[in-house]
Amino acid sequence: MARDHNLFTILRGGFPAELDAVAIETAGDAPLFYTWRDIERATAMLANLLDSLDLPAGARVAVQVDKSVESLLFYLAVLRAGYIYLPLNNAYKNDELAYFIGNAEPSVFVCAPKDFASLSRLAFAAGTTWVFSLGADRTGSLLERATRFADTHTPLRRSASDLAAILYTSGTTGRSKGAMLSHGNLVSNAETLKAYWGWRTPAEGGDVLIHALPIFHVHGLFVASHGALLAGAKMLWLDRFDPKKVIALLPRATVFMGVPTLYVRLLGEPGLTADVCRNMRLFISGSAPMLVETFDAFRERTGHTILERYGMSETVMLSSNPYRSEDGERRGGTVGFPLPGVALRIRDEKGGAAAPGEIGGIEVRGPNVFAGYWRMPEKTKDEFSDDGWFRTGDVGKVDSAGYVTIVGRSKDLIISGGYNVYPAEVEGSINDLPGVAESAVVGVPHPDFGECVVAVVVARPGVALDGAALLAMLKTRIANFKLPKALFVVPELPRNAMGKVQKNLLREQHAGLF
Ligand code: MCA
Ligand code: AMP
Repeated sequence: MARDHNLFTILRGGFPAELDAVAIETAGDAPLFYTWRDIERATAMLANLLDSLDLPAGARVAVQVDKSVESLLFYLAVLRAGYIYLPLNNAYKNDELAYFIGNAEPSVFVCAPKDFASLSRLAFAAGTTWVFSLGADRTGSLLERATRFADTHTPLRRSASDLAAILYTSGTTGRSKGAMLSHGNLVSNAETLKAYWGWRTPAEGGDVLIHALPIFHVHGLFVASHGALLAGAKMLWLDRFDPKKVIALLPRATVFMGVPTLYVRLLGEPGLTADVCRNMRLFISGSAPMLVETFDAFRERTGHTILERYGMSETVMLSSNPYRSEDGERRGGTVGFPLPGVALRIRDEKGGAAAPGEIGGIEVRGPNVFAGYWRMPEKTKDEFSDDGWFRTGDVGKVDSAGYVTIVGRSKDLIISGGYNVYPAEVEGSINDLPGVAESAVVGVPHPDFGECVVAVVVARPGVALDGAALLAMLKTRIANFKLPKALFVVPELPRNAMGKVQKNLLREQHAGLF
């Protein structure tokens, strides 16, 4: 019989034989302990609840809740029952959510108890049939309902091409696109990373992961959680990143994953020393470029060389610096080698093969590459070359030793603290504000967030705009990480002879702001 590709079933295959061992321990003064058996039983109850709802095959289950172990269990339950998981950043405001829900048409929506009144109305209006609530403190209707169901459940068989998740990723033009990831995409990446990063099962000494990232994007939800679950490794769980709490946990841990901002904040703590890292095996960074300065400072302080890797919502992980020294050194400023099974090529502006070391567009192919954008066949087609390679929108080069370096992006994208912000989307929101004629949004260097958002706005004739008032209005409409950290009202935008806004000039002008 063909392999069952249900990601849940495959992750469960990595659970240790000792099901009463602790799988997840929450950080804090009153830690909670979840055993592997708890994961098995709780996901069964939640999957039975989903099964009782008579959802159509391929139903989407959208979730916008605060991070909690239960929200991870619910993700696993959605996989187990064979539905499609759609995680939403909890910073998104109602206007943003209305778009995602209208576009994905989820059958089930789970939100925080405090948002139930407004978001259930929004979801029901979009045709969602079931709305549940889930609080970070385990309150809400989801768990209450699930307790009525049996704690055994047979996972639905899935083929490699069946969808497991849809992740919305913004577009350079127009609205966000839902990247459709299959069970096969996620299984192949999890298995590749397990081997490449040398995850240790309990029988091999047992890894312990500090999980401090949000679980509505690839990094925290897939790379970190899948890695630990597939290896049967314990997780020390933080509902939000706190550098002091991470440092307190480091002596008990072996693996940590973060975006560069997390490393910058850890380095800001005198408590980060080589001694607290004495049991650590691996520090991994990704989602945004890490400054060589941070890479060097971390090595000097802790004796550990951060392993930087590169990925996307559409492809999960693409490349990684080597884990084993016999495969090469970890080079700061590079994202390492294409992962086993992933093919990566650099194309010049005309679409031809770039010479070794030459800079061009990064294109990729492999079992990890997504199935396309949800209900956007034309956009999907645009992002693939005629011979089937996915165009990442990142610009880079491969050196003679095979290391990939990302030197920029052909897509107009700002990465702030590991979150992606598309200038076109923020400009659209600013242009909708009363009295605004036009705007330009750029990313400028920021010591904590790496890059941050800055807006330059032009008023309609005869209108006197107040920058602070504009920001206050914007704050109610867009997620806070997209909110400009500075906004300037100017008489006009700099344009070139073709009439195109010269964003490079704006970037230069504001480069020293922070
Ligand atoms: C919070 N703020 C931000 C950000 N986060 N502003 C810009 N960029 C951000 N990323 C705002 C807050 O709303 C607040 O504004 C002010 O900054 C200070 O908040 P603070 O308490 O410092 O924020 P925090 O709660 O500590 O969050 C910072 C953070 C967080 C921990 C760095 O942004 C984070 O968890 N980032 C990780 C994102 C991530 O997981 N990315 C992976 C994507 P105010 O004071 O006005 O309220 S997956 C991916 O990219 C690919 C596939 C890959 O390769 O992994
Ligand atoms: P997302 O849309 O959240 O999936 O973000 C994917 C983008 O993050 C990639 O296309 C890259 O531009 C960027 N990215 C991820 N990892 C790295 C890294 N290690 N260095 C530089 N950029 C990265």
